[in-house]
Amino acid sequence: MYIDQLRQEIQFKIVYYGPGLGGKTTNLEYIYSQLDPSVRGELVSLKTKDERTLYFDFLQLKFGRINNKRPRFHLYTIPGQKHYGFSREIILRGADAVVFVADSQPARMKENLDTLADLEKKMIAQKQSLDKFPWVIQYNKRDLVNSMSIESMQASLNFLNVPWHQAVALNGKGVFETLRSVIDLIMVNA
Ligand SMILES: Nc1nc2c(ncn2[C@@H]2O[C@H](COP(=O)(O)OP(=O)(O)OP(=O)(O)O)[C@@H](O)[C@H]2O)c(=O)[nH]1
Ligand SMILES: [Mg+2]
Repeated sequence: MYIDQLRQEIQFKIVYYGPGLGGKTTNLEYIYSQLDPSVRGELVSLKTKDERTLYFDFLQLKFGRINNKRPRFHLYTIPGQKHYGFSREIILRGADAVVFVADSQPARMKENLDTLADLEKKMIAQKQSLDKFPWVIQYNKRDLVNSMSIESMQASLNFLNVPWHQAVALNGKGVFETLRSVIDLIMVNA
């Protein structure tokens, strides 16, 4: 959280974290496509030539009021590919909340678990811990016929019983529900 006294703004940082190709960028693209320019900035995406996130995506949302201040929500995605660990560390710095986007395909479960472990490790390096931090899980790609059952995904990933949502980010299903729930968590903790 950062308070800009001059502009009377409160800035919150929300980081979309998760395995490569899980759908983090797709979440931001959908949010961007649905909101009026008066409440959102431009979507800044730095991509490799095969459409993978290179450094991060960034989108600013501006709505609501807290006391006399205007909240600004800064949404970031991390690059999920393994070799971008240092970028992930930097982007996670100063986060107020995390959306963990899990991929529902059985073949991606190990990646989900590895990435959650990577997140916890980076949190600890920043003297934080997932059990005392606002975060939600999004089970994405629910449209795929071979997607895992929610029960088994919950059992594997949601050991801290955080809020969770099912989603098909590709067509927007669950995207705003996820965003709303992470903003609610931030507000409770602010
Ligand atoms: N079937 C299906 N495909 C999806 C869904 N969400 C995203 N995708 C696809 O999955 C691929 C990867 O999506 P991205 O949003 O680029 O994934 P990412 O998590 O940003 O990946 P990195 O930037 O490499 O970390 C793209 O081809 C998307 O169209 C979904 O809900 N269902
Ligand atoms: Mg991406």
